[in-house]
Amino acid sequence: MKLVIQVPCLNEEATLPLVLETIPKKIEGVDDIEVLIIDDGSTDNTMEVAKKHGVKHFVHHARNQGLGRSFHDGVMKALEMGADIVVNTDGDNQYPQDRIGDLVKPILNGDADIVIADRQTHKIEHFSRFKKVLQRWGSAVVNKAAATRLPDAASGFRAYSRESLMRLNTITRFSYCTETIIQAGNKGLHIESVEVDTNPKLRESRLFKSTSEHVLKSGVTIVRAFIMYKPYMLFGSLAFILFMLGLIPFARFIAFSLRDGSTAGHIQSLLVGSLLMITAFLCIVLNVIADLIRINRVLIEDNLEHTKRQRFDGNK
Ligand SMILES: Nc1nc2c(ncn2[C@@H]2O[C@H](COP(=O)(O)OP(=O)(O)O)[C@@H](O)[C@H]2O)c(=O)[nH]1
Ligand SMILES: [Mg+2]
Repeated sequence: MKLVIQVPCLNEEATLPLVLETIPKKIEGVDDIEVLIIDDGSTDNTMEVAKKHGVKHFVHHARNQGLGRSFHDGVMKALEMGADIVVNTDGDNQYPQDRIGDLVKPILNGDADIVIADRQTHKIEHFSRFKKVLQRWGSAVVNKAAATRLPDAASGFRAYSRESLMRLNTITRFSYCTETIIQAGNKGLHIESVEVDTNPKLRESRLFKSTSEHVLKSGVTIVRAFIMYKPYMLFGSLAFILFMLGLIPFARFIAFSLRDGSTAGHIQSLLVGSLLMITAFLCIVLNVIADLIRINRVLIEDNLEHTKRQRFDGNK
């Protein structure tokens, strides 16, 4: 049983030693633990620091490619290395590496495909009240899209089984965290949650400059996920609401025409009603198109899974 612990790094020379020193050397049920550093165009000494701490496996981007791409490339490398389980932890020592054993346990026992550390955000002191509320709402929407019940959807401290990685395909450069949950949920993978306490904050987030940026980008990811996996929930509801709204001016037109015995002066209602109905119809068309594209994606993903197995299963 081989465990690969991957650490995406963008200029983490200051905190990486702390992370590497706290990664467990032995975990029950695991024969081999390897560390993989994904250096995403760091301009500091991240690589040298990692090598000095005995790291032997690297993915290196000459230029910054973003966390999503780094996660993707790290996973490909880990599968190539023959990983049975991949754990992701951050280079800023936000997560307690000594809990990696608890994270991989449900996978070792065959009880889960993915395990996500619940940071218990309500307890984190440096999170503002606003950020905590957003955190809760964000997780609620992700759970709705994924049909899961996870307390902390944005946590990056996770363990993935080899099998789940064969099936997951992340496409967004940004915010792969929510994307993986929604995909995994929709593919029927079993996700578990393990409570952890986070370490004190050592620096500001580099992924988001402000809370509003975080909300906006997460919002886009979630809307896109709904369009990709549950188009009827978005377009279907919109079509229904617009259709119902469109009925009102039509009813008004008929009622007034009957009362006055003439349609004169009420044509505007017809116009507004028609506009709403046409928009409702367009939503239905979009729903049909999104659904056809979804079917196509299922086939492409089947193909991708097959390719990944062919490419990596020889390494086992
Ligand atoms: N590969 C890559 N990693 C990044 C990038 N930005 C941040 N990271 C890493 O992603 C992890 C989380 O970033 P962090 O700034 O702590 O964001 P937080 O999750 O909001 O705390 C850290 O290990 C960073 O080194 C990036 O552009 N590319
Ligand atoms: Mg952090």
